[in-house]
Amino acid sequence: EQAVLSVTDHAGWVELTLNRPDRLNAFNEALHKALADALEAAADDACRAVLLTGAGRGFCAGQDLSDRANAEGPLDLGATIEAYYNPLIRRIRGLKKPVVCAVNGVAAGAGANIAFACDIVLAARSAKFIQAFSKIGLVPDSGGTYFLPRLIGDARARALMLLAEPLGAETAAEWGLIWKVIDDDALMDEARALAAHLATQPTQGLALTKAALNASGGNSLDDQLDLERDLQREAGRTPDYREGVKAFMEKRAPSFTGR
Ligand code: T3D
Repeated sequence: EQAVLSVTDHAGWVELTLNRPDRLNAFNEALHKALADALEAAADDACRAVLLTGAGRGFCAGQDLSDRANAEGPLDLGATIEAYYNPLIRRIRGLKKPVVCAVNGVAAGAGANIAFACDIVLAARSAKFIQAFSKIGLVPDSGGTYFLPRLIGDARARALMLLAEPLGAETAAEWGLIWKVIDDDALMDEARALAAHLATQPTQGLALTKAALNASGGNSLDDQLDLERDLQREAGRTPDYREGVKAFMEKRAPSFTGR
């Protein structure tokens, strides 16, 4: 049987492909567990970047609704959020290395918000993002109500979530919801080149940068200035910082080790 998640090791980085293409890579428990395991494994220092993408024509259609349709009696959806979606978002944000997302096709429901939790999001020109939740009577989850207002403002976030209208990749990029739109047939080459590049960069410095940005949403300017001071202190003690400065002074390319 095909694995629900394909894990491909590259030199210093890992590519994770959601692999339930006939359901547009919707999440069932097996996929949640496989992705959680793969992200745990990616915490190893040998891995310096992660690329997340989907197999087939979709990126991810969120929760697999066929798992929900046959349920007898009321479901406790809070339990799945607690057990799977929230830990997934915390894992992506907390991973001490960049997570690149290549949105190869439609990203709906939790599938869209998982993409927005990643550090750098590239999308195929044909991709669409849909806050599909309201169509079935649910609330946006996986951090959507946190990320979207911050990325695109309340008015756009609110309408997208209340109307569940699809948003094309180009508009998503114009609005600042994602980093870049790439032609469909070039997406994976670009995304892999980006992940491979990030895997050669000062990983600890990038992790500390990620920590600063993660905290910025809830901090006052004073708190954020203090945090920057603390994180800079840590960055300044890394061998990669020494190497970066040395290479600059010697007018040569740096050779970072991720330490
Ligand atoms: O339950 C909890 O634990 C709470 C957590 C909730 C998190 C959530 O993500 S809730 C939101 C769930 N997702 C959705 O509501 C999206 C449902 N899907 C769609 O609206 C559409 O499929 C898309 C807009 C994403 C794509 O449309 P289209 O026309 O390109 O494709 P399609 O024909 O609808 O889908 C292709 C196949 O994938 C189809 O199967 P078939 O007919 O070929 O056998 C379709 O049923 C299947 N599929 C798509 N999304 C899901 C799915 N099957 C199960 N679950 C899905 N989410």
